[in-house]
Amino acid sequence: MRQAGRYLPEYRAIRARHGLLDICARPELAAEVTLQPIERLGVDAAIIFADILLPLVPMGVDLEFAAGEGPVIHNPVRTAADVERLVVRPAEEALRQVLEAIALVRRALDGRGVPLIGFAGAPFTVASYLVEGGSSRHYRRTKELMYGDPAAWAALMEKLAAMTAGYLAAQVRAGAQAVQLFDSWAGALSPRDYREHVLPWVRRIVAALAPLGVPVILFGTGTAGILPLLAEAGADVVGVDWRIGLDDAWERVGPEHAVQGNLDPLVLFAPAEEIERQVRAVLAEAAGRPGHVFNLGHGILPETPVDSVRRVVELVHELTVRHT
Ligand code: 1CP
Repeated sequence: MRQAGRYLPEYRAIRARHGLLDICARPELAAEVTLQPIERLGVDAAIIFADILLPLVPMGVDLEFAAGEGPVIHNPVRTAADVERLVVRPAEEALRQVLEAIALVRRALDGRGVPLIGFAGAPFTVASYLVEGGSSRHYRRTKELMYGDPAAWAALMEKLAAMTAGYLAAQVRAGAQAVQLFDSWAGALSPRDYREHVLPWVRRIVAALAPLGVPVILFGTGTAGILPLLAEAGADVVGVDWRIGLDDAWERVGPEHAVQGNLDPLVLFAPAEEIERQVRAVLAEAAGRPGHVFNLGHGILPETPVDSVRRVVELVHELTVRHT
């Protein structure tokens, strides 16, 4: 959940000298940044350093991470002809540096018993950046395309799903021991639209990964109303944010799935006693069931006190039994 990032001084030191895409293009730097939170925090898994928008670059998208602004896409996709121009390419060649970084991280982590998680963006969330040209509040253009030209929308989902399935499979072959699909903004959709315009392609990605035998995590925010549909996608683990109780979420997802979550990352700004109370509350909602993956409900903010993050990791370790 953006485990590496600007809240860590050692990340800021590297980021001061290199752009985000530059770090992703240099396997030894990406590996170093991936390992930073492992050293600092003692978390139970690493997540490879990359970005969900990275696979768009080899597809022909002009992507930039503007300083302090987040992602900017200079040639957004708005029409069927724009969709036509996107190229699906084999990840082994198009995203070789990420795969090399995965291999480097595995070499560093093997023997320490810390597994590595690979990831990609899910088609709806990636499409939202691609169509809007960057971050969005209402997804107006994205929904305009989805409703106004369903065939172009389906063709877009098709290409993103093909690229994503190939990329995640390549990450597993390179050494990722689990993969997470980030559908961060899926909560912006009605259950009807999610089922019709998004779910078929998420299912297809998950199904393509099944033969590889690694756990697949499907994560979104604001998904309370569509959790049963996320469960239908077939992932082993469903990641939830803090806008729903973990116990309610688990009920909606069903007992055959593991659940990941769901501390509000803003709790990390609270005094120590409040942090402890909230961590205990999440664990109480999980009620000791196997298949709870403790996590934040979303990404860590840049201003977050590192000691608070470390304290949460320690607390979870003190208060739980690991199921291996
Ligand atoms: O967690 C990690 O350490 C791995 C690295 C990682 C991950 C998993 C990065 C590096 N990005 C991501 C995923 C990602 N990127 C998501 C899905 C997770 C989520 O919902 O938070 C999304 C939506 C993005 C898109 C993106 N990239 C944003 C969000 C903009 C928005 O609309 O809110 C931003 C700010 C970025 C840039 C970025 N990518 C990663 C980092 C550490 C950063 C910010 C800091 C920097 O510029 O150095």
